[in-house]
Amino acid sequence: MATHHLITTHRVANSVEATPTRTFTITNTLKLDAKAELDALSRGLLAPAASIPPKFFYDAIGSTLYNAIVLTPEYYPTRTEAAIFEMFRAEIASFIGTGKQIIDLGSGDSVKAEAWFPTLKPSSYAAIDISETAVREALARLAGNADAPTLAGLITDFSRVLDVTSVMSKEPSLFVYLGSSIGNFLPDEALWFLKQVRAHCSAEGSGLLIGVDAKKDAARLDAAYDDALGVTAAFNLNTLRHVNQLLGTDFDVRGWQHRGFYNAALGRIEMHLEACRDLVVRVRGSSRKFARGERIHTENSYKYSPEQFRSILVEAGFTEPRLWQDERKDFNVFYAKA
Ligand code: AVJ
Repeated sequence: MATHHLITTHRVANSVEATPTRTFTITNTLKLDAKAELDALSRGLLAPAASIPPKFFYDAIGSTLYNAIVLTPEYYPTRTEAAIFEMFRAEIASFIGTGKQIIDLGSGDSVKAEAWFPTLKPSSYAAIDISETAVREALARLAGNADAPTLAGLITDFSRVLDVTSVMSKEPSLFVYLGSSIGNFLPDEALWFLKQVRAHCSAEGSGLLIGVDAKKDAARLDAAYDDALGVTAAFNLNTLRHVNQLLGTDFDVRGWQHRGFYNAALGRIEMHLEACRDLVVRVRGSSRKFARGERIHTENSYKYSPEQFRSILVEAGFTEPRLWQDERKDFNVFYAKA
């Protein structure tokens, strides 16, 4: 069982006596194994249309598999976003300004945010993610750099309520939400989430830098979420292992297969786990039958046109949204002022 409300301070040993010691604190308020979370998870599994929320992808194996997904040739979003940043970094930075606190929502390995440090010269950096191992490793790496900003970590689930005030200072904030993670929300939820981000922007000069995947032809989207190596399949199937661990279910991972495809009518990727044969799974006291071909919905990943997303930003209370895209217009990067 995980330890909750755990606050740990790490002191990274000095290799050279003259180097200042970088310390950081990681606060963990994640309660994925709390009663309410497990109740919701089992209700999702027992529902006629079964589902598991995407946050259950990200245990230690899942976060590592996600880092492998972004290396596959088919999965274009991460490298396209990085290319947009490389191409327009100075121009984007001129709209953001220097010396802000960076609040990195879904920070993962923090590699994307770190690339901004030399240009934006943040006063502090807060890594916020559901995966404690990811944040621990990321901050340990960043702490090795003597020029690193003040560092903090927060392990939390912001999929329903965003509260990151505990890692914020009074400085103007740059919220970053990269890699099109916003796509996991339904459009209405995305609007609500962005309103919550906006409400956190109390200091004058705050803003949001966000990466949003664009609509494009179905074949490329299908391939990006069903890669030839099967990394995305492993990432999706790993959820069953993770749920077995959390809930004590007895999913046989070999009885399931990955489905990932673009639903053009809804403008979203859907990921599902599909039963390879008739199956029975023990879910706490009850048993849940799955007929061959029946699916568990594990993820939506919405794709937005620039116009669609611009109006969501404005409706959430942000102003002057600026857009940058790659040449093929595969991916959108917005900066908007609070
Ligand atoms: C982390 C939500 C941005 O939706 O593209 C990657 C997750 N799922 N491959 C995405 C994911 C399958 C990813 N996000």
